[in-house]
Amino acid sequence: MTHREQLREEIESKLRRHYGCELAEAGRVELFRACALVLRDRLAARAVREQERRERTHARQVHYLSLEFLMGRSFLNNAFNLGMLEDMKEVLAAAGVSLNDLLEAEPDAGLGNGGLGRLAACYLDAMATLGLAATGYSIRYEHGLFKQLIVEGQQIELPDSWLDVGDVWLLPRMDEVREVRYGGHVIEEWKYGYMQPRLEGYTPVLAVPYDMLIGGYGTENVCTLRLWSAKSPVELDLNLFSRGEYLKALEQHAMAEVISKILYPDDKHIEGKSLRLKQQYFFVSATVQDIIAKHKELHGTLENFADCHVIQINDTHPAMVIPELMRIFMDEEYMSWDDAWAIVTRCVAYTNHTILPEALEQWPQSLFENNLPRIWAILHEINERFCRELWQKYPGDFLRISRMAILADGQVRMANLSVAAGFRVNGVSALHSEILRKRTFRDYAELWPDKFTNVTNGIAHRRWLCECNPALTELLTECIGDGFLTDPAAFLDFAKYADDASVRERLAKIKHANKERLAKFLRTTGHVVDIDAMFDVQVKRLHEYKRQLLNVLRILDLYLRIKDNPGGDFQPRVFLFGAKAFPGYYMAKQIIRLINSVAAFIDADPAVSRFIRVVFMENYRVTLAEKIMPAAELSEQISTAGKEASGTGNMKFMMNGALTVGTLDGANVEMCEAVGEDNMFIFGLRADEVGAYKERYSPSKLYASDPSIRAVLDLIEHGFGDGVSYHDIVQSLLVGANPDEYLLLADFHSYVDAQSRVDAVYRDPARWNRMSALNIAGSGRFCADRAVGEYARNIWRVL
Ligand code: 26W
Repeated sequence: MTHREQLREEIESKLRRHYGCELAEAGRVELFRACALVLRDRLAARAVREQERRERTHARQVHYLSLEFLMGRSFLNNAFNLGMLEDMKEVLAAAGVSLNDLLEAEPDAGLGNGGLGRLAACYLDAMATLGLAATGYSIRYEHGLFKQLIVEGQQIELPDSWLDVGDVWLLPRMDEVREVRYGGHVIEEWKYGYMQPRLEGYTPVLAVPYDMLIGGYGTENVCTLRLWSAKSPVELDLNLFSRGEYLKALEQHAMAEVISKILYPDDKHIEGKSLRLKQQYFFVSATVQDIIAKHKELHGTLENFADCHVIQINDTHPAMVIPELMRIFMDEEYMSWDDAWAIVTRCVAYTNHTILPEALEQWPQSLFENNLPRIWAILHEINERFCRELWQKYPGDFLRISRMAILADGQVRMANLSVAAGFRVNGVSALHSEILRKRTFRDYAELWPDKFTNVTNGIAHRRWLCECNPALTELLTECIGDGFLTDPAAFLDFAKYADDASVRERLAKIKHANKERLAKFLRTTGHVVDIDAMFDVQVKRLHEYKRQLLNVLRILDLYLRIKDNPGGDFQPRVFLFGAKAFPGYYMAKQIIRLINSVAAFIDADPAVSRFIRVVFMENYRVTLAEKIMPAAELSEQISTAGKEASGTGNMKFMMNGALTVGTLDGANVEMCEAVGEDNMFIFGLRADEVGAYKERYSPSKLYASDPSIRAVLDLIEHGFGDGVSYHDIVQSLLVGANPDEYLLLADFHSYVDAQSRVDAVYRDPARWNRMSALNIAGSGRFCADRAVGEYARNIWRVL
C-alpha cells in the first residue's frame, strides 16, 4: 500500500467509527475532525517513543509556563511538520475536497492576547524542532480571546467558543488530575521536632490536564502543551438540599469551574482581580505538583531536581511557581528553607515582556491572605530574608532597599519576586534588555550583573513563511535550496539575488498574487480594494503607545493634501488596520471608531478615494495574520521609542518581503542592523532622546505654531459627518497633566517625511523589490529556532 492509500484508509476508518459515514458523504466538520484525528494519532505514536527516550536519557527538561499560548490553527502546521501535506492534499482532492476549504473548518485556539501569547506558541514549535525535552503549561480556557465585531464603526465583543471543534487536538489525561487548594487557614503543628504547617478549611479544585501534541519539523521529537481545566471535586448531591447545603455545594461547584472559563482580555493593564490570581495559582500549582510527582517517580529523590529541570516563566504571570515550589518542598517533602531555596533559585528563569509601569504586576496583600494563606506566609518570609540580606549589603540605604523589596505598601511586586529568585532574567530585544538593566531593574543589575541577559524574540518561520506563503518559499528554495527550513542563517544566501532582475520580478509577481488573495478575502467581508495600490498595514493590539493614532493623523494629513491639490500625483495606497481593544479601555475603542469614521469619510469623497482607502479588518487574529503578512508591502512599526519591548509582527512582515516604516524601538533596532538603514524607513525620536525631549515638550505650542498639525487636529475635532465627536482624542493630545504622553505630535513631521521616502522608492519597482529581497535575506536571525537555540544554550543549558 502506498502512503497515500494508507492515509485514505485511516481517514475513512475514523469517519466510520466516529461519524458513521463514508468519505463521499462526510460534512466539512466531520471530515476535518477525521483528518485531524489521523494526524493526532501519528503525533501520539511519536510522543510515546519520545517519552521513553526522555525517561531513558534523563535529558534535562524545560518547562515553559505561560498564561497564554496563542496557537491559532494546528492542522496545516501538523501536516507540514509531519511531512504529510502533499499526501493530505492529494487524498482530499481525490475525494473532491480542497485542503484550503477543509482548513477553514478549524477555529483558532485563541488562548492569548497578543505578542506574548503568540511568542509562546512559536517557541513550542522551535523547541520541538530543536529536539528539546520541553513542555508548555497553561490553562484550557473554555473561551479564548473575544471575537470582535464592528457594528456602526464600534467594537463589539462576542464570546469565542473554540472547543466545539478545537477539542479534537486535546487528549484528556484523567490519570494525572491534581488538586489545587484555595482559602482556609494555616495550622502550625509540631511533628517529629519540626514545625509542620497544614492548611485547614480550604476549598479544593481539581485540575484536569488536556494535552496538545506539538510535532517538530524534520525530527521525530514531540513536545506537549499541557492545558489544565478546572473541575469541582464535589458531585452535585441533591440530597444535600434538605440539609440546606445544596446551595453551598452549587456555589462551590460554580466557583471551581469558573476558574478556567475565560482568558482575561487584558494586555498591559493590570487589574487586581481575584479570579485572575486564582487562575495563576491554579495552573502554577497543578504544574508544579505534576513536575515534582513525575520527578519522584523517575528518580526517587528531589536532591537532583535542579539538575533535571528548568522552569521558564513567561512574564511574571506564573511567578507563583517560586512560593509554590517552596511550599511543596518544605511542607510536603520536609526540606529545610535553605535547601528548598537553593533548588528554587537554581531552576527558575524569568523573561520580562514589558517596561510599561502599569503592566508590572502588583497584587494587594489581602488577596493573597484570603485566597492563598500559606503562599502569603512564604512570600512574607522570602521578603524578610531578602531584605535582611540587602541590609547587610547596603546598610542604611533605606531607599534602595524599599525599591528592591518584594512586599511594599500592602502590595506584592511580582517582578521583584521574579528577579530576586530567578537565576536569569532576560529582555526580548537588545534595546529592551538594556532598558531593563539601566532603568527598570537597575538596583538588581548592580547587585547581580550576571543575572541579566538578552534573547531577542523570534517567530516560527515555517508557519509564518513556508505555510502561509508557499510561492515565496518556492522562490527561496529555487535560489538557495531548502536549508533555510531548519537553518536560519541560510536566509542570508538570498541577499545576492537582490541584484538579479528576474528574481526581483518574481518577487513582485508573488506579492501581487498574494495581494489578490487578500483582496478576494476582503471582498467577502464587504471591502473592495484596488490591488495595484500599495498595501500599507498596521496590525497589532490597540494601545496608545503603539500609536495607531499617529497613522490616522498622517492619513488625514494626506487627505488634506489631496484636497488642496486635486490634480496632484499621489501614490495610491490601501491603509489596512487590524486590532482588538481591551473592552474596558475607552481611548483604544475610541481610536477604532475614529479609524472607521475616517474610512467612511474618505470613501464618500471620490476625489480622495481615487487615491486612498482605509479598511479596518474585523477580528484580527492568527488566522487573519496568516493571510495578511504575505500580502503586505509596507509594515507600520511606529511605537514611541522605548515602549515596545520587541514586537514580533515586525519580523513576520519582514520575512514576507514587506518594507518597514518604523521607529528605533524594540527589535526594529536589530532589523535595521541586519539590513542597514538604507533598507528601512526609520523616523522619530530615539529611545535615549525621549526623556529629555519630554521635559520641554508642549504639544499645545506645537498646535499653535504648526499649520499642518493644527489642520489635522481641527479636522478630527470637527468630526466626519457621522455625528460622532472625537473631541476627547484631541484633548488627550493637547491638555491635561500629561498631554500627548506618547509623543505623536513630536514625531509627526518625521513620520510624514518617512512616508514620502516610502512613496519615492515605491515608484521605482526595481529599487523597492531589491530592498524587499534584502529584507527577506536579513530576516533569518528573527527565526524562533535561533531564539530558542539561545535560550537552550545560554539559559537552560540543554544544548
Ligand atoms: C497582567 C496584564 C498584562 C497582560 C499581558 C500585562 C502584560 C502583558 C504582556 C506582557 C503584554 C505583551 O504581550 N507584551 C509583548 O510581548 C511580546 C513578546 O515578547 C513583545 O514582542 C511585545 O513588544 C510586547 O508588547
